[in-house]
Amino acid sequence: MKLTGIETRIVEMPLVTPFRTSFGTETVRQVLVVRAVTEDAEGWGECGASESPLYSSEYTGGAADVLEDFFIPEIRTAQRQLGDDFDAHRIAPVLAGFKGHRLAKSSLETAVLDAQLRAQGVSFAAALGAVRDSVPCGVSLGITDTIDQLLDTVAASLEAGYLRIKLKIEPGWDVEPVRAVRERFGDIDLQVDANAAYRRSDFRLLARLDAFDLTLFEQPLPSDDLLGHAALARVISTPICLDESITSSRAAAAAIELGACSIVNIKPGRVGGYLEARRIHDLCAAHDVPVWCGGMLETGIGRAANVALAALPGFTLPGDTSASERYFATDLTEPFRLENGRISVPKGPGLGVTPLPEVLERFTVHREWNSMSG
Ligand code: OSB
Ligand code: MG
Repeated sequence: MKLTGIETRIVEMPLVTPFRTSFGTETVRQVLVVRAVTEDAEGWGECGASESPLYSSEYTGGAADVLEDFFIPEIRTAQRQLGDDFDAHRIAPVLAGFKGHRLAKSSLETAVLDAQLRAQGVSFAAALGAVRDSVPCGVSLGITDTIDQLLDTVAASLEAGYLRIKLKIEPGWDVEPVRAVRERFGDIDLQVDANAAYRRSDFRLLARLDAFDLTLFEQPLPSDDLLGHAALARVISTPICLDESITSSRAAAAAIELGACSIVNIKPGRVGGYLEARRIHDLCAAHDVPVWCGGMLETGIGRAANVALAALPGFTLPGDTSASERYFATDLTEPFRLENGRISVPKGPGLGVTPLPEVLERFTVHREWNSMSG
């Protein structure tokens, strides 16, 4: 393929409700959107980073800088050297020398892969190996000021049809909200996510969550403490699922071998893209480790690709693939809707959805065009 240029833009989308986690509160989703233009098609990618480096070390402004200053120039050189042999599979190897910045790398690879697949007339789902036409959906609920507010939010989510509820927890907001939700709603599919807010000294407290029959406990400890997670897994009965710790297929292999988790949250951005995400899916399937698709409050661009990934056979648990209206009053694409707790996998070429030009313009605060011949 022949890339002719890459556009990066920063878009600011107000969230319908502030999203509070152990690491902070997000009210506006500041998102880097990448557009890859080729001779035959154009493709889109979205960066999972937020305005501040609180979930991971990446943040939107930094992702824009590393793309403009390092990744796009490197891609320009690779495109020149490879000519027609250049394609999306070349991007990760070409950028491998640059450490980290996986969310940024993923946005670039996704945009080029989308352009390539659109030109070929192949959907993301077909290219990745999807086996389902729709995927079961869960919802991730932020920390609220009171337990009553949380119960109202859970009630509304169940009413909307979500098949699984995930509660964000942190020290001081754990056993009591979980107990209240379990008592009020009975036998629902319920799980928690601490975003690394606990320490090894909290093991006895965390063991109290075993009483509530949770589907999983996501990322209790810091991302670099695989041994701590393995130790925790030996003293609690709730299955441990890792999010932040799983930065690559190599990290996933280590976590599984150490017994640090029995379930994996796959976020394509966090691991550098959909191609690496598929390798983690395959690795986990070989170990009988269930996986599910995480989320980063994506717009319709990232959501389309996540829903395609979540349709692979190893994704046996509902994902954080919620409907557009759970995040945005107006999404960048046609909205994704929940039907009987499921979202349909787009069938069209590439992502199968495209940003609506006037909506994209309305929310764009900055843009840069990088010609591949310049
Ligand atoms: O830890 O899974 C997380 C959102 C932003 C950053 C980290 C996380 C999340 C979520 C929301 O839990 C998932 C979603 O609905 O997109
Ligand atoms: Mg998480």
